[in-house]
Formats: sequence, structure tokens, C-alpha cells
Amino acid sequence: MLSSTASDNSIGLIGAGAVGTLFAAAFCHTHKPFIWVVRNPQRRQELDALRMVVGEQQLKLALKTATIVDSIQDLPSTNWLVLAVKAHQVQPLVDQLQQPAVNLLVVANGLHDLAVHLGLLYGGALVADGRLITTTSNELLIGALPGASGDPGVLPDVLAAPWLQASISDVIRARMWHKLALNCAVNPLTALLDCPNGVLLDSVTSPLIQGVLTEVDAVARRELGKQWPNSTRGLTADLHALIETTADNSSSMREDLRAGRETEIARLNLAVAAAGLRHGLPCPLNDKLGNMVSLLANRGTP
Ligand code: KPL
Repeated sequence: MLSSTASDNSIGLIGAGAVGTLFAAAFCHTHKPFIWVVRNPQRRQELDALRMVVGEQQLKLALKTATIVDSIQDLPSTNWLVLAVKAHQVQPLVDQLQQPAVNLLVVANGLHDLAVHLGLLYGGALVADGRLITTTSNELLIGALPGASGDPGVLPDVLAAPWLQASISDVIRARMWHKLALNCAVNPLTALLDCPNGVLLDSVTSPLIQGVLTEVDAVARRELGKQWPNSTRGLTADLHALIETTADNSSSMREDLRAGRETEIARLNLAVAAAGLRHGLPCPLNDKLGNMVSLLANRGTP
């Protein structure tokens, strides 16, 4: 890590997958300078010609305010560091950064127990054929997990773009479990069925999805007590709405399986099943779905 003094509101970004690129595009849209760690050389090359598709609109992705570096060692200290990475990459990265002064925003699925600000993305993006494909309905909730440092008030403004609406939540732990519940239904099923999110729309009231949501709801209630404002019924309605707005999306877990990458299943359904066990609440459906995804992942892609 280079030693330079972090000026107020300076921003670094780690992660150049679809979500990281969505954020980079938003910083450029608001003319916010930022340092972007893009470790993959092929990805760095592709960025020059990347175009953006937002709903029906084609945009040129001009990464004018980005300073791209190729390793974390080249990242100067910044006031904020945004990690747009997979759930299982968060802890190793935080350990590697060893930069306690930085304010961290972690944008990832799953359960997290770190002193960071958490970003929950209700939406998604896909990089395919030299295009970053997304919609206008991505919502990002930002909130502090216990012990997080820094005031994230500046972040929604520098991320405001036609494809991203960011806001601050003061109940982020409850929201983390809420998003987890929805991911526990959408991600493994779209990965196992190899289908876009929209295919699940007619099945949100099926016994399988209802069972998954009921299990997560019970564990979340035990974890959060009165701070858990949801019910299986409310989760069902929210799941329906999320599937509707992300109908054409290919879920991150489906994409991970297809690309032969490690999936986030250990941080989603299997994490719920493990938390359930600790509370004496068996979660057979989350456990089985989790194991099926693990089996498929271990079998590898053809
Ligand atoms: O978070 C997602 C993911 O794919 O990981 C959803 C919201 C389900 C969008 O696909």
C-alpha cells in the first residue's frame, strides 16, 4: 500500500466484476475521481471498449474519473474503500488490507459480522459480449454494522446514476437478513435450474420457496428479536417484487456456477442452516438446496 494521506472523501474501489463495474460507472457519472483496483489484465483491456446497456438505452462507458491500478499494493490510502466482491472474498481482503484507518463499504451478499458499512444491492448487472448490462431499478442500501467507522452520508450522492439509487439505512442488520432471505430463494434455484430470475415468478408461493422463506424468517427472528420486522408473507411479497424487477437477470450464483467460480452458497443457504442449528431451529430446505449447489459446483462445469 502506498503511503499517502487520505484526503476527505477520496475513494478506492476493489472489484471489477459486474457490480464493481456498475459502481465505477456511477462514480464516473457523478464525476467523482476514484482509484480502481482491476487485478485481471484481460479485464483491464476490455474496459476501454466496454459499452453499457441500461434497459433499452445504449451508453458509452467513459471511465474518465477512474485511475486504474493493477494491485492492492498500488492503492494509495483513501478515506473510503468500496469492496464490491463475493461474500467469501470479504474477510480475506479485509485481513490483507491491514489499513484500520480506512472506512470500508462492503457490497456483498450473505451474512457479515464485521465492523464495516454494508451495501445491499437489490438488483444486479451482467458483463457479456463487451457490454455491461443492467436496468434502471437497482437499489443500494448502505448502513453501518456495529463498530463501523466513518459517516457514509457522502456515498449516495457520488453513486447516484440512472442505473443506481443509493440511500442510507439505519437498520442494516435487519436488511441484511431480509436480502439474505430473498437470495436464499432466488440464487440456488436459478443456479440449479439454470434459468433467469423471472422463471421463478410463478413459483414464489410454491411449497419449496415458502419453506425456504419460512426457515430464514424463523432464524432471523431468533437472531434479531424485535428488530426483525418481517414475516414470511412480507418476504413473499418482496421476493415477488424483486423477481419482477430483475426478471431478465441471471443471478450471481448461476453465473458463478456457469463460470466454474466458487459460489456464495456457504454464506447464503448453508449459513442460514448453520445459524438455525445454533438456535435449535432445523432448516432442512436451506440445507438441502445448499448441498445440491455444492454438489453441482464440485462436479464442475462441462
Ligand atoms: O442479489 C442478487 C444476485 O443475483 O446475487 C439478485 C438480487 C437476486 C439479483 O439477481
